[in-house]
Amino acid sequence: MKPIQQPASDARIVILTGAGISQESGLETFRDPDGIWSKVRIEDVATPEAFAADPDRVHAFYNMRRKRALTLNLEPNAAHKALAELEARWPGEVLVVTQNVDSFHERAGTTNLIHMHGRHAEARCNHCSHVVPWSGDMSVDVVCEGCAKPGGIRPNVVWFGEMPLQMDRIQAALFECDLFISIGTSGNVYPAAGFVGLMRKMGRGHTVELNLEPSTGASLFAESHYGKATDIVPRYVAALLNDQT
Ligand code: BJW
Repeated sequence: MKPIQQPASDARIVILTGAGISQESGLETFRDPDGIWSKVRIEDVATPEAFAADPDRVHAFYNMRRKRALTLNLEPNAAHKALAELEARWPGEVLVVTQNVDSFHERAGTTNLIHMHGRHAEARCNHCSHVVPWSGDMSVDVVCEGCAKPGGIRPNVVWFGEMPLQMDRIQAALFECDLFISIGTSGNVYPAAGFVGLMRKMGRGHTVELNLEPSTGASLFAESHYGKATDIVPRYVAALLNDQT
């Protein structure tokens, strides 16, 4: 790995993660050649309109992915664990903002975490917004325990055209952060894809991309390291932490 630019020891760090960080744990990414969007159309499964038109189809897609994520004994990898170690040992605040709906970050030990695109392991009611943990299949027959109405239960994930979660908290953290690190995301989906541009516009804070290959917004980052997440993330974190000890 090239030398890294060392931030101040009390730097506030925001880390954005995407599907690439979970790829080596056994989950597909979205836009790689064999990714999820090469097999199904976004308009058929990942918009509120798709759910309104054909909820059974959308439920089948998410039931299949939830089952895969929750039952195949998939484990957090060295990159997830390195970020948890960074949070535990870094003197300043570390916030992980993940676009991923899997649970690898929390299972690896990260606690200061925002799931901006929701979580596979939760259901939400379209009628009353009640959110509950969910591990099995969902269907249109499920009755919401919050409002007692059927037909509204859906995966608690953010589809295209919907507002990502906790945006106020994310923006506040970006405004104050000294180091922004983007890991395993192609930079195609907004608002996450715009975070690095926001950092640049504010003219403060160092920006780093850690990815398999240059993302769509690669030229906006001040520093970049390319390779597999399980290789470059632990090495980058070790470089950050070694100067602390
Ligand atoms: C590795 C690796 C390894 C591989 N190691 N690396 C026109 C212009 C601008 C915006 C819009 C527009 N038209 C519409 C919009 C808005 C729209 C949008 O961005 N569309 C674009 C496609 C243009 N966005 C929205 O609708 C969002 N909402 C919104 O904008 O609300 C309004 C708003 C306004 C103002 C402020 C705030 C909000 C909602 C987006 C919802 C996205 N939902 C999904 C599905 C979630 C549920 C599910 O899982 O099914 O989220 S789509 C999918 O993409 C998923 C991901 O989180 C997201 C990002 O994908 P990600 O993580 O980047 O994965 P990939 O596959 O793209 O990339 C993987 C990367 O890893 C690659 O670079 C690989 O090289 C790398 N990699 N293996 C390291 N081993």
